[in-house]
Amino acid sequence: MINSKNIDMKEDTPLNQKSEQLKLDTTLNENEKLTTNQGLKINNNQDSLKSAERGPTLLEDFILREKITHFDHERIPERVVHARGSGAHGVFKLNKSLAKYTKARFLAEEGTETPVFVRFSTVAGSKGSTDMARDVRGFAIKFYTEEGNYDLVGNNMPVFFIQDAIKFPDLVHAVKPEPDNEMPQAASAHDTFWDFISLMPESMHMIMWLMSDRAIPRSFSRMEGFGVHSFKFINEEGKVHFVKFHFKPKLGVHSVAWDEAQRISGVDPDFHKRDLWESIEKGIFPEWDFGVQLIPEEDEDTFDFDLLDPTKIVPEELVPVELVGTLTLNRNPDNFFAETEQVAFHPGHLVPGIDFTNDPLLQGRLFSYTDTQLSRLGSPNFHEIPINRSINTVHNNQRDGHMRQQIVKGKVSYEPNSIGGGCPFQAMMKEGGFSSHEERISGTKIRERSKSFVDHYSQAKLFYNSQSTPEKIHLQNALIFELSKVTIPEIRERLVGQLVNIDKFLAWRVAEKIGVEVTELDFPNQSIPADGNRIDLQSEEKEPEIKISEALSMENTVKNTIQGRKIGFIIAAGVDVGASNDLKMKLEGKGGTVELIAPSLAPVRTNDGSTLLSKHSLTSTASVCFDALYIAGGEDAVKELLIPENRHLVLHFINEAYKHCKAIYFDAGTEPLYMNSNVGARAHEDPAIITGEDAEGTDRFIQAIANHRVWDLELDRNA
Ligand code: HDE
Repeated sequence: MINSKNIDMKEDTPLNQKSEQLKLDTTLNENEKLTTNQGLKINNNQDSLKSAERGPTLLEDFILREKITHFDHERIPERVVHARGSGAHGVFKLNKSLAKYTKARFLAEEGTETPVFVRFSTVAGSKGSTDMARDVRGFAIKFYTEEGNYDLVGNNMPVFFIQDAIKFPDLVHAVKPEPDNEMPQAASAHDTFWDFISLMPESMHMIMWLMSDRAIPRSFSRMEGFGVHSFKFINEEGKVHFVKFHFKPKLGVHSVAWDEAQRISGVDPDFHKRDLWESIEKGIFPEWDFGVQLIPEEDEDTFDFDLLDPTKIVPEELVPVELVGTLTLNRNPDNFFAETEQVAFHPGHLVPGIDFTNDPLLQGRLFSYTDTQLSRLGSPNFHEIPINRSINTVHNNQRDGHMRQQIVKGKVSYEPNSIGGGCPFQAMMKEGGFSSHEERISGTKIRERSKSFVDHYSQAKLFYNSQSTPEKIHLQNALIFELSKVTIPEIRERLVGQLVNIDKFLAWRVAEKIGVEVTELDFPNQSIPADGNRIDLQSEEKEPEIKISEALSMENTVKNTIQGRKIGFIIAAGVDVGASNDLKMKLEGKGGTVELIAPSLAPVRTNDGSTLLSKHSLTSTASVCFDALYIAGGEDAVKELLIPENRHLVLHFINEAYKHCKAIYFDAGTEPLYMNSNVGARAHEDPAIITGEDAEGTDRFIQAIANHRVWDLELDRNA
């Protein structure tokens, strides 16, 4: 507990053991006097101590020195990957016992609630980069269980680029800004990344995910989470199951368009952070179903792929995902640095009943995460930072180190000891003592890739073939965008050579746009240099075990809710306030958020003489910040929107939303607006365009927003 006024956190904070613990370290400066870090009250915070009114500052000014010294050291190194992140507190509730499979106590009893802290992140960009980069998203969860912290440090994609940890620094060096000129920021569209990828066939499955719209999510609350590796569950009897972890968003899996993502990066680089923050503040708590795929140990070898290979999924058609819990995020952090920045995850933070597998990527991670905290947080005592503390107390003989907080009484810091009565004691397994799962290992020490890992394209094919037509087009266009930025023709050629092994049409379509000769496409595996050292990376020709997996397409996702959707209402003087209020109430009643956009921020006079205050002006925001638009009616309002000063702005708003396949509702009397926009006469053929004449307008609008986008009409809308 630090020496300042401790407070209750936000009044509506759901209390749990972790938030109670954090409360002890949380302060509020309200009605307090300013002090130094030593608690001395400060009388003048405006002037430094000088030798005369116009004289030099005195070294003895300890108040100035303390303030500036602290400021000088306010920054810590950002995470070497996943630097940009957003966090939230929440709760994990178990709905169905997993006691049959694991002895982990937080997974045993139905109804058990475990406090969590979750951090989402992009991977490549710096801390100050944009949320909307084309990138993998980190999905890291710290479960504060009664048996200690359990960290599930996953991503929003279920596979990874590489099979072995030894390639991770290469991958990250390739994707990060190039070392000579530190460009580009938060982007993979550049030579070094694609050079590396073109030489790494094992990456191709992940590349399919990265080039899909999964890499540009609409929000954190609308993306899946995956543990990626296979882990092990061990039950009381010692029986083992392999387990894959899944988080499925209640709001469905939805993404934005690439053109939109690029615009958002300029208009609101904090788009995802803001969405998460605002949703929680409004009480629209992001939620996921937690699911597991369970595979008995004895079935390990029944698949066409290796369960230890992190470039493979276990298709849900082969092993269904059993939904057993709910993850809910319900409280924003009080302080970004103290919580979101200082939280330290580690896949090696385990509880009894969960263990690792020999996945060679996971094995390397087990070293990396503690190691990195030492340079990032500066001390092996990072576990004492409030956000990292377990809710059960820590007792061991570890001592000292930078910034040590715990004051351990007594003489003894070794074991065995008699002076301390032998304490702290080892815990027996039945008392909750962790014991690594016993596994028989015998073999030859070897620096090689397992032959069972040598299939790099079959699941890339499965992913690509499972996409809907619009998703396939987006994926093709993403590859064209990315590879068009590659300046070295040989890299583009090699990459096209990789794509041939996934889908010839995809390869052809990309090749055609990036200046690669199409005739070369008939040579599968041509991209592997004839270099003996790399022969082990050559892929086998293999067809996927199943041809299509519905779970891989976002087309089949949840489309029944407008919870957390943001709808922009374009209004102007003379607006028909009755109709617009009516719609607003209905949308908000379903969990949507309505924000008013007017030609300026001046109060808007309505048709009944009242006034409305808009949150945005036509120039201060953009259609890309909204899921849908409503163009409010009112004869004078329409006239006002069509005066030269406003006309191009409002038409741009409409055209852009239309281009990005969003729902647009044109109220009665707004025909001149849609007829002058790209919507035009097609308004009446498009299911996501609603006009005032439509009797079922509101219901159709709500359904169109819930459907997210009419991607199928993208070509028509952009014609
Ligand atoms: Fe990480 N990763 N990683 N990673 N990772 C880090 O740890 C690393 C990998 C993931 O919000 C670092 O504390 C290695 C896979 C997330 O704080 C670092 C390898 C997956 C986060 C590190 C991997 C992840 C990290 C940087 C290959 C998905 C952000 C800062 C062997 C299953 C956690 C830090 C947060 C962060 C190393 C591969 C997910 C350097 C060596 C696979 C979500 O330790």
